[in-house]
Amino acid sequence: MGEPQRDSLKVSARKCILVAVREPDVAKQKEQVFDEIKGLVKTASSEVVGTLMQARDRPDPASYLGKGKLLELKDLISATGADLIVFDNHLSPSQGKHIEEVTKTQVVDRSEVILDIFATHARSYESQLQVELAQLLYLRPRLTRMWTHLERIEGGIGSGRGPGEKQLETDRRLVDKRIDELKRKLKTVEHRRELQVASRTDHVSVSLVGYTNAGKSTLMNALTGADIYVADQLFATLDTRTRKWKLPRWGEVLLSDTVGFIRDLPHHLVASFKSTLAEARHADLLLHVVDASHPQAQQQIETVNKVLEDVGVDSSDPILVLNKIDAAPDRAVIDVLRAKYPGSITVSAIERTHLDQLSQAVSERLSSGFMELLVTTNVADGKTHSFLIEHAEVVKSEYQENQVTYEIRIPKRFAHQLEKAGATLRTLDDQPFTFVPNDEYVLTVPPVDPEAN
Ligand SMILES: Nc1nc2c(ncn2[C@@H]2O[C@H](COP(=O)(O)OP(=O)(O)OP(=O)(O)O)[C@@H](O)[C@H]2O)c(=O)[nH]1
Ligand SMILES: [Mg+2]
Repeated sequence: MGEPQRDSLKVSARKCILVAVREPDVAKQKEQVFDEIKGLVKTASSEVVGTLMQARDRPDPASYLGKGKLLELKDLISATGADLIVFDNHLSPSQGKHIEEVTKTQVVDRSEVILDIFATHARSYESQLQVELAQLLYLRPRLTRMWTHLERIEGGIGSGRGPGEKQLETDRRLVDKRIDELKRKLKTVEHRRELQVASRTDHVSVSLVGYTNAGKSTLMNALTGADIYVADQLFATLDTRTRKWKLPRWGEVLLSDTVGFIRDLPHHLVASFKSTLAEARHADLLLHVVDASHPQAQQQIETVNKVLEDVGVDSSDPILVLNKIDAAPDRAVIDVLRAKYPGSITVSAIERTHLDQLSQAVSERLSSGFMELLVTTNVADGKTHSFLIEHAEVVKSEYQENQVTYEIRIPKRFAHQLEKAGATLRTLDDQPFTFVPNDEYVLTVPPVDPEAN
């Protein structure tokens, strides 16, 4: 697959009217309501020529907007010369069709704008497959009104060839066939990737996650000297990048930059990006990067936690990184966030301030996840030996007759499994070691020697 073609996208070089329906109390902050969708439209290289908001508890089932508002929208289109209506809501296929008929203007909703941006930014084979699949799943129930897409499907996606088959049944068959094919290809790629990520047990791994535009890639560049694309646009990064990060007084860890999240991410996309988040799923520690200067920082934190949960990433204990403190309107904003999220670290990735504190916090957290033990087992106990090779760092080994004693450093979560497998565990000062039933450890973990690495 080549580069997705811009002219095959809907939201590019268009004059847009933004429409949002909000519950009455939210609708009061009119300017803020449109901020994010404006950012999306701008990222998609289109222009905003007008906005229209309706305060309603519930959208109209047939036309989404009320009748009066729909006519107002029509007038606004003639007054501004707009050629695209962008809804910052999710429209059903029939609602979209109805609004197009009344206004004689093309309509897209929030999901479609996001899908369009993803299609333009997808670089790797994997993310291109994922985006195309998400687009087709979105398109399928809307086939009757999206004739423009059909040419792409018949001639091969993105090729722009072919006259376009206009019979709905044939269209559906073509789409279904392509969907099956994409799913098959993705399965292979994803399987390979999961294996690859899961096999990286020789390194401790840390993943950057967070809302789109929070500064994840900037932070990654600042910490590792990488040269990842950074831009004041949404979804600049779609592909996970992994680099070595030399943590002072700890050693090397693998740091991964991941795709950013957004409120109301189209659910097809959430599903297809599961594998892109394989790094985050297998990470020993997550750094949740937040744009602390953003007025909606708290909602963004909640959105990110929700998406992480949806894609099966354990987000119970990340380090929260409050970024862009240089851009915060005043210190009080940061203080409020710090009080709300104790243990968070404030930084400016762009000015590279407080990165030491961040490294320190990461080192401490990673150390507390490890323990040092003496493990004694039979030399013939192949199971324990291979488990140790895979999951622990063996510092020393001593043989006595048919017994071997290893001094190891191992993540706590694996230590428990060793005991279950029947090996004898002792502390470094040779005291018996057992886990208490509720998984708390009987002994406090000795501090890790910072020079050990
Ligand atoms: N003022 C300020 N701007 C920052 C800081 N960190 C990043 N930015 C800016 O924020 C914008 C987004 O930065 P990125 O690093 O691309 O953000 P991201 O989280 O990787 O975004 P996506 O890949 O789109 O999800 C860019 O314009 C950066 O220059 C910071 O500490 N202070
Ligand atoms: Mg990025």
